[in-house]
Amino acid sequence: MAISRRNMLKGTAGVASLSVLGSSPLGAVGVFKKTEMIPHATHFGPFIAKVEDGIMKDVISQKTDANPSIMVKGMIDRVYSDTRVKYPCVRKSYLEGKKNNREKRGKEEFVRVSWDVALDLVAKKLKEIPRENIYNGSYGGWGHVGRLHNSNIVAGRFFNTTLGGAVGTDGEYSNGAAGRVNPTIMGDMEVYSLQTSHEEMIANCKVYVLWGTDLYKCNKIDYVVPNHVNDIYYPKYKKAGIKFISIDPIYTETAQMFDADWIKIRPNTDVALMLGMMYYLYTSGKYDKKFIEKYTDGFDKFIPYVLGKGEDNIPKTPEWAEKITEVPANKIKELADLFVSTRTFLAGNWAMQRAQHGEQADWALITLASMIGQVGLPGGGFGFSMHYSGGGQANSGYRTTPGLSQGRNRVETSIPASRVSEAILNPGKEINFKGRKIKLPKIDMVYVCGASLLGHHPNTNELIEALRKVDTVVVHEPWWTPLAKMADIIFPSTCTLERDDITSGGTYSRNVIYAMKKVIEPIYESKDDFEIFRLLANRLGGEKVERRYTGGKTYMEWIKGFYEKSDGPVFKEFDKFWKDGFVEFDIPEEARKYVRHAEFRADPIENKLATESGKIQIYSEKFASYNLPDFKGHPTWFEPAEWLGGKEAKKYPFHLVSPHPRYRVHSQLDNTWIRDIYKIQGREPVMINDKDAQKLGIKHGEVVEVFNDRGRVLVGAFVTPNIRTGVVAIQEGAWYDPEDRQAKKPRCNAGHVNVLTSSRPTSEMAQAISANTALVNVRKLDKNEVVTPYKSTSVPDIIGA
Ligand SMILES: Nc1nc2c(c(=O)[nH]1)N[C@H]1C(S)=C(S)[C@@H](COP(=O)(O)OP(=O)(O)OC[C@H]3O[C@@H](n4cnc5c(=O)[nH]c(N)nc54)[C@H](O)[C@@H]3O)O[C@H]1N2
Ligand SMILES: Nc1nc2c(c(=O)[nH]1)N[C@H]1C(S)=C(S)[C@@H](COP(=O)(O)OP(=O)(O)OC[C@H]3O[C@@H](n4cnc5c(=O)[nH]c(N)nc54)[C@H](O)[C@@H]3O)O[C@H]1N2
Ligand SMILES: [Mo]
Repeated sequence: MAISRRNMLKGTAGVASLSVLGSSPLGAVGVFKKTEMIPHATHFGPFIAKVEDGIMKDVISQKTDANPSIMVKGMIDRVYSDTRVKYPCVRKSYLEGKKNNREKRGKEEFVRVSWDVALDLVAKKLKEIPRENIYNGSYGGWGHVGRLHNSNIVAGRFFNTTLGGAVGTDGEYSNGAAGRVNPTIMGDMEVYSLQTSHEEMIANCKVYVLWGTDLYKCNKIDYVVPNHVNDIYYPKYKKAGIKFISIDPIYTETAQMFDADWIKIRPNTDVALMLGMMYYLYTSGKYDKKFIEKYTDGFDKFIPYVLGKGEDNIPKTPEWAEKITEVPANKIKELADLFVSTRTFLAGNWAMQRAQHGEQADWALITLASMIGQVGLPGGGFGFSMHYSGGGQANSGYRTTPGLSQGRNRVETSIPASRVSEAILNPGKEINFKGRKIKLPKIDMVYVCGASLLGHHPNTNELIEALRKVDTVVVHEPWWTPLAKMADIIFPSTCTLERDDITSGGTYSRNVIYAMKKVIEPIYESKDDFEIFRLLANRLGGEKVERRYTGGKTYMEWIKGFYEKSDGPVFKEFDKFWKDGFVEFDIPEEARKYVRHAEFRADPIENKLATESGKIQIYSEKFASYNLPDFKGHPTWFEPAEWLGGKEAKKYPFHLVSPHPRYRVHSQLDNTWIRDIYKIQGREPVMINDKDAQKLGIKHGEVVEVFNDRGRVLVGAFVTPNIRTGVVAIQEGAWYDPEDRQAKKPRCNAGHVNVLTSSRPTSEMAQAISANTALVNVRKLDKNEVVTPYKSTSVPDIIGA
């Protein structure tokens, strides 16, 4: 399946860039290679692509990247991967039309078709199926960093400008619980807000609590383009003598880097730990009474619960917390004492709210930080974004690259993130959501552009069952991802390297604008998502509708427009910027003094929070009025449905967590050689404690099965003392690959973690995903057991290829 050189060379003329004519070894006899150095940027970093005779040969990092990630080196393998979707394809039975044979999705061959055939089929369905029954699953924004070709935005714009919209996702996979709670408690989501600057942290912080926060790993990528500047600051934190404490079932790379004290908490029990600390701080009188009085509301309605007076009559003592968390009561008191007596920063992660009752984790952490009383002080208080997209970096203050707008979605129904499979399986079901009742819509068509629904959604087998029920599944993808294989119609998209775009650098620093120049011509028959939607728009409503979608502008007009709406032109004319590949802004010294919540602390009347009382809402009347069994008016400990302290742990003795991957963005790069850095026998590793492994007779590097009632996966054992006993970890994002496609609930040979996770919602309030709440067992394979060898992900059979 070698790539055809002819296809790749097709139309290389016209790539405008710094062009160098380099001589080949045959130069002496007059054969020249055309070498070009073309700037581009991705979620993995900014780079200059070295292109010889139209073929990308190397990736050299740009100077705006302080510590380039090896991931950018995967770009070449990725663009020329055997897993590229080369031409439009339609599932065989679907194309034959008579009987759709929905249950054959993911099981049968595809047929290669022309663009016209594929586009006509999709346009016909879009005309037939009402927009209220189309699920636009183009969630997230992780496909592409460009402001013009962002796959999800382009999809949204298409639906909104042609059909008036489609059913979307309500709430996030990242912060589904926090996003519903924090705005009411703090008047802000907190998870995407500017953090106290590294400078202020290093100068003032004495105790830095990594509350499940993996700074080093999670900052390897950025929602826009990373600069990896955090990696320059970390040694300075260390030099400043700041004490790090890591509360995490895993002793992460970050914790190792800072020689952190490791609190080996049981997963999903953080709220109990926080309550134990709060009980101790209250009863010992050591908490900051002045702060509580001046800056918070509802403490008096919360404390009876902590003391066990009313409601459940259980005092939340450190001893009570010890039983739940397995953190010794003395340690709980010691930590609480340390936190109130020293300048302490609580860095909250997002994984603990991606668990059942995840709403409580953020709420309890904010309440604990309030009792400690350092919110708004430099180096103290709390932050929920130090691990994200360069959190802690100062902001340039400049406006950078707005993007394509989506327009208005007139379809009012949307599906809460955790309920996608259920909506398809139980249309019309009534559920509670954000204090209201909603009805789940009936979905006949699933349409995904630039997201990996089969990768990101919990409980893969349930989702596959659901996907085999709908009338039509359409996917835009550059690669044969697991979801692409489940489609009826697959459009081959170009990837980032095959089109011009523009974006900014540093989600928080916002100090660079990047030209994302086309590096190579589109390979095979791929087309830009923007163009695919243009062709569909035309089929749906002729030139008028097409124009509404395109805005009547060319790509370069859009790109130039985004540039000129930013502060960029102050520094460089567009043509110069496009030639140079980037423009960088200084970060004002003043910005490096930023302290989160300092204004509120300085004057809580003038700078009141956008909450019920203008203060931190420890108790919320609004929330209490929802009257839900699993979400109250104040932070509450709820026992998860699956956890190490519950009955189910007898059958499934390991708690499974699914951290974000070190060497990928979710599923992206799983089809490149980068996988060789960490895969075990071609599969995703499972981290397992050495003592647990010993008990099971499992050796490092062997293939094992991890399973529960929801499914089974094969993974490679990574035996280590750096995970607590009773917990196993499989990174999210491996490409689902069933051993036997025809089987019901087949075993996944690649180790895709969502085969094991549950789609249970966090609560009836947020209805967010709870991927980190799952119990499993681990099985050593029998000596004679046959497993299908596994190297890497495959492409389906295609008739007419
Ligand atoms: N178990 C578990 N599950 C999780 C999580 C977890 O912690 N545990 N985390 C959740 C979170 S926080 C998130 S954000 C989600 C992430 O879920 P997704 O955002 O869906 O994950 P990605 O794998 O990044 O998906 C991006 C897709 O876009 C495709 N793509 C790239 N470029 C282009 C393009 O130009 N055009 C088109 N059409 N496609 C393109 C890629 O091939 C890839 O399939 O996962 C969630 N799922
Ligand atoms: N390299 C890389 N970085 C990324 C991403 C990526 O795909 N790759 N994705 C980005 C995205 S979209 C997101 S949403 C963020 C995710 O940010 P997070 O959700 O914060 O990151 P995770 O890696 O899921 O989890 C971080 C840590 O939480 C721990 N943890 C799990 N459950 C619990 C618990 O119950 N209690 C405690 N105390 N700790 C727990 C895990 O062991 C892990 O070490 O990361 C972003 N950064
Ligand atoms: Mo995310």
